[in-house]
This record gives sequence, C-alpha cells and structure tokens, in this order.
Amino acid sequence: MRIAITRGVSPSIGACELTHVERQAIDVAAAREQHAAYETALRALGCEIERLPAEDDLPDSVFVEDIAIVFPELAILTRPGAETRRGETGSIAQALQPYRPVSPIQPPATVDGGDVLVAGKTVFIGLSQRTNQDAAAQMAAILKPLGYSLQCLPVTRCLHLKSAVTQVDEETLLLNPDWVDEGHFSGWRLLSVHPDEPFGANALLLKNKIVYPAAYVRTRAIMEQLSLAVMPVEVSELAKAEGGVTCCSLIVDVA
Ligand code: CIR
Repeated sequence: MRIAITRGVSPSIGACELTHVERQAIDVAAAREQHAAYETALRALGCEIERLPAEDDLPDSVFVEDIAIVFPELAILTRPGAETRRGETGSIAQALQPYRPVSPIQPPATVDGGDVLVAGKTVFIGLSQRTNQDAAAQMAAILKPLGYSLQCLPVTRCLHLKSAVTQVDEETLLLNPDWVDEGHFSGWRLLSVHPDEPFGANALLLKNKIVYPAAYVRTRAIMEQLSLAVMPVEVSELAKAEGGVTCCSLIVDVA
C-alpha cells in the first residue's frame, strides 16, 4: 500500500514565504480546488490520501514535502530553514510515527525536504538558503550506515534543489541546467526543461507516471517524445506560493 500524506491549504497561504517569485494575490478557494485535484491524481496512481487538517496560522503548511524525508527504513524530520515553518513539524512527526521510526534534525542544522532528492541509494542534498552543511552532516550520520551515499551541491538560483532537478524515470533526471550544474549527475540520462519554462523541472514520479504542472506544455512535449507518461495537474495557484508538485505530498510505502 502507498500512502500520500497531504495537508489542506491554509486560509493564510497568501502570507507564505517567497524567495524567487513576486507576491501575487492567492485565491484560497482556487488553491483548494487545485489541491483536491492533485490528490485525485495521486489516488488514480494508487495512493491512499491521508490529509491532515489545514493549519490556520501556518501559511506554507500545505507544502508537507519540506518537513520530512521518507526512506524505506526511517523518516528524517526536518528543521525547516524558514523560521515561520518550524511549527509544521509536530503534526507531521505524529502522522509518520505509525509507519516509520522518526529521526529529527537537531539545531543549528536546517533543511527543507525540497532540497533532498532521493534517487535509489543516492541522496542529493542542495545547499541553499534553507539547507546547510550541518544538516547534510546529520543526514550522512543517519543514512550512511543504511548504505546510502550522499552528494551535496550548491543551489543559489532557485528555492530548492528539487525546483531545479527531479527524477522522471529509473534512469532519467529532468533539470534546468541554468539552476543546477549537470556535472553532478554523471551516469544519469539528463533531460533539460524547455528554455521558456524554467520552473518546469519539478515533477513527481509515481508508478511510472509523472504528475506534472499543466502549464509547462513544451517540457511535457519533450518528455512525451521520449514515451514518458505525463499526468498534467493544474497547480497555478499553488505556484504563486512558490510550490510545485513534489512539495504537496509525502509518499510513504507501507508493506
Ligand atoms: C516556502 O518558501 O517555503 C514556500 N512558500 C514554498 C515551499 C515549496 N516547497 C517545495 O517546493 N518543496
């Protein structure tokens, strides 16, 4: 069984953190509709949705990906880089407890799940405004004994590592080469986003299908030419809060 932990859109999402995008008014009702459609897409791909209640005072709390990194063996509970997001961790720890031992990152380390790309036994960690070297060291101490190898890379031109690169099939990474150096990914087939779609590298791979923002039609065409199966979802309202498709769920496989 595969569970997707999500959380309802906060009524205060308009006060979200923003780093690389201009603030625009967010229509909460529209954001909720899009979020529900996203959940429907995940259900269609075999996930059981476990939706936590919306948090009135935590604007960014719909972006649950940033709060934990889930491995088959355990879950790492993050200490988010933005102070305004630290109140999101308690409820996520509770939601994960039935499924995984939970290892919390300790201060002064900070890390957002959006900076952690797990590709098989390789864990890429983006060092960004949100994620520091201390967190990478704590994650190495947890993960190396489990057989994972870690690779750190700088992220300066976008919010998170996974804004710049995600996995779209067993051997392929989709990336924006302006935001992340291709040299870090030797051995992978690399696919670049269409130059008109710099935000198009964030894709969620589930059951050989790629949940992907409907807006990025040119990059979608590039993927489809290679016979990758794309499931478009409308996430324009959530994108105004600098969120993508990976960030709205935590995927937990349960035996
Ligand atoms: C933030 O700045 O933390 C939120 N407004 C957006 C977080 C998006 N998270 C993600 O892509 N993993």
